[in-house]
Amino acid sequence: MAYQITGTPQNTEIGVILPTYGEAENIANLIEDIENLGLNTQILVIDDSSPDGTATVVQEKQKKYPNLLLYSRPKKTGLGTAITDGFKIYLSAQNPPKYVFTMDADYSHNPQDIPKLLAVMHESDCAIVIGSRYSKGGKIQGWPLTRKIISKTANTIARALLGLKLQDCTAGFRCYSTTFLREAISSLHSTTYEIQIETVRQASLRNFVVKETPVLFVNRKQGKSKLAWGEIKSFLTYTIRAVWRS
Ligand SMILES: Nc1nc2c(ncn2[C@@H]2O[C@H](COP(=O)(O)OP(=O)(O)O)[C@@H](O)[C@H]2O)c(=O)[nH]1
Ligand SMILES: [Mg+2]
Repeated sequence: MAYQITGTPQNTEIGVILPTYGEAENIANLIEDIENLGLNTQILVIDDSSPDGTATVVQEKQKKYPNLLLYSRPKKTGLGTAITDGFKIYLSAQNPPKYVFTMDADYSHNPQDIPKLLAVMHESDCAIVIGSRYSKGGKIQGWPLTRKIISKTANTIARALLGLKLQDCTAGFRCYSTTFLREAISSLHSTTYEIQIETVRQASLRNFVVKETPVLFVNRKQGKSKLAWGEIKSFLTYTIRAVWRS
């Protein structure tokens, strides 16, 4: 992968990956909110040439935050590859961050919860901390019933078939330790949403600890969900193949 990244890399404790496809209405405020947390962070937006001009909004923000990184890919290539490209970019940095966050760029994941996930990571030094919608105290707000059923079913299938002892193994709000990512990166091949279970499965196969902390997930108010039949098919194919191989 030849990275075409703009922005000035900086030595920070935390990297935040924001995958975007059609998030022009959300991304500017989200960048501001993360910057205003006052943590030692560097944001990396992975945009797939969003037709709504998300990248242009990010470029505008780069004038204010020169260490804001933007990786522009030529076309929509999937959430899974966006996240793994983000991991690879941070891992290949001269001074990689100690922790890498992933979160949706649509405000479903509240940036104010970043310190909460980080506190669990600092306390337990594990591989992944998941912002969990299904742990006690966690909640989903604003999803229609069909979407709730899809999510619960996917989570139940993944937990049962892959033997994952987590309440929420499909959530995308996470804090990863770079130590784990370095070990697992060559085993991550997901193209879409199955990246969430591939990462926890790789942690579990390597006997890394994964923790959860409850969060409130709020359905997006701006833009549209990119979850489509293709993403569901990739998720099911990954799960069945993983069971078959084990
Ligand atoms: N770069 C990139 N980002 C994506 C792609 N698909 C989804 N995303 C982003 O991934 C995040 C989650 O997607 P979203 O549509 O909110 O999924 P949902 O929350 O499951 O309905 C959002 O920030 C999207 O913009 C993709 O193919 N490429
Ligand atoms: Mg979303």
